[in-house]
Amino acid sequence: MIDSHLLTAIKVAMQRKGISQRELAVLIGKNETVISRWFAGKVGISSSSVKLLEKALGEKLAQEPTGTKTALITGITGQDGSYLSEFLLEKGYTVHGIIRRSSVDYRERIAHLEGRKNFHLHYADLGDSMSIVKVIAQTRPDEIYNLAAQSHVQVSFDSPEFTADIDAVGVLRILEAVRACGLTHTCRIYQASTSELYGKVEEVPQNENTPFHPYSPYAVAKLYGFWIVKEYREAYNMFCCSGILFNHESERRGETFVTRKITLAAARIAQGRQDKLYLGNMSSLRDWGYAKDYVECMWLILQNKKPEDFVIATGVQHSVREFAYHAFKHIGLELEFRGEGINEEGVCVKDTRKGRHETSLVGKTLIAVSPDFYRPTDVVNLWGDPTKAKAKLGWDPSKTSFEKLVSIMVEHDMAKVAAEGAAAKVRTNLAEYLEKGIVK
Ligand code: F7E
Repeated sequence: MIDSHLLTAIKVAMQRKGISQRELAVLIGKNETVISRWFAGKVGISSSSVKLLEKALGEKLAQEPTGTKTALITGITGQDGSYLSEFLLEKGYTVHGIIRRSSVDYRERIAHLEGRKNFHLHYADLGDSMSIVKVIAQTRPDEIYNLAAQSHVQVSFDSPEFTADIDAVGVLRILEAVRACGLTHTCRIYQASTSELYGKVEEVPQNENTPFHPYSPYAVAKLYGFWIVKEYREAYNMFCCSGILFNHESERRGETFVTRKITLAAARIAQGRQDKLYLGNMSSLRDWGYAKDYVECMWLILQNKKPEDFVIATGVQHSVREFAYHAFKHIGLELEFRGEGINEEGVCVKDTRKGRHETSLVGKTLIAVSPDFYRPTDVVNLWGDPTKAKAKLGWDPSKTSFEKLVSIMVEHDMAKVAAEGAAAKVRTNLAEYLEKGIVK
């Protein structure tokens, strides 16, 4: 079996040393095609080759024995928390997660992990210092991933104080709790920072040296988080760093973020369950990546020799309009955008949906603009430059293309809507049978 962790370790070491595949082949006395076949996952790497590689690269590549590291994840029930948990469990970590007490179930994304030997959940809240201190004292983590946040930019205009408490002061509470528990020099901390820091952008594309200009209560709170992490790194020599992540999406994305709102609506419209999708600013530009790829980078940031901040992005930019176009196209509904601003519409010009459909949607307006989804100040030009992460962490930003990301999300939502439709039908039939006394 090919060991993907070993391959990652080799790639990281090669990047650090600036060694190409060809040079590595010479160094270990093998043909370059052998190395290409390793990297393509076609053949395994023998232990004798691992030894040769370790000698040539000057560092230990073998995996740590399983179960030696403990991670604590805040925001474990979210999109990123769930993917990161899977990633770390696969690496042999013991994973602890912080969840908030609630009478409604919001653990859908991690339900499949509950009950696993090395997976543990604790009640705590970023707004409650004592609860954080208790969990950190109890779990004594080697790594903390602070992913918890009020993460919706538009919501931050309605709840600015709550956003500041969790997204700004919450970060401080974690840092102080680590110090209070005597883990200042042993616990590494990853802070989920954001491209929203660039806000009203002063440079395109944005890298680690681009000036910040936060443009929402969310971004201002996150800016505090970024700076307090840097401050504790410098003041107390802590290994704490920020990943400045650009938008990252997936089939697990919350349904009010624009990408998921679009893929779900496209699926519902295609299956006759919704007439129209209302959006805000369709000209807004984003650098969208796949969340599953981005959690690997969070981990790589904490495995780096030095604590440093990194931009994580794909380096490719698209508009909201383009995302919608591709999502609908994937289902067989081709859109043409007509009009401008608040009067813009996405009209169906071709309907090649597979399966039986009563009426064609050609000529119908499937997307319209609503002022409800405009923000008091909107960030409209995000485009990340992942050069540093590529060079220093050996991270590959092009693993999942934009088109692939759209297709993963749309296909997931087509299946979800179809399943919901089937369940609704069963329920409807059951109600009818009960009414008619067919089932008792
Ligand atoms: O908006 C525009 C909207 O809400 C993207 C969070 O994870 O990424 C996310 O923040 C763009 C904006 O994400 C609608 O005005 C148009 O320009 O999907 P979004 P976001 O605000 O970029 C960053 C990196 C984070 O850190 C955040 O936590 O799309 N847009 N029409 C719309 N947005 C929404 N939500 N809904 C619309 O109908």
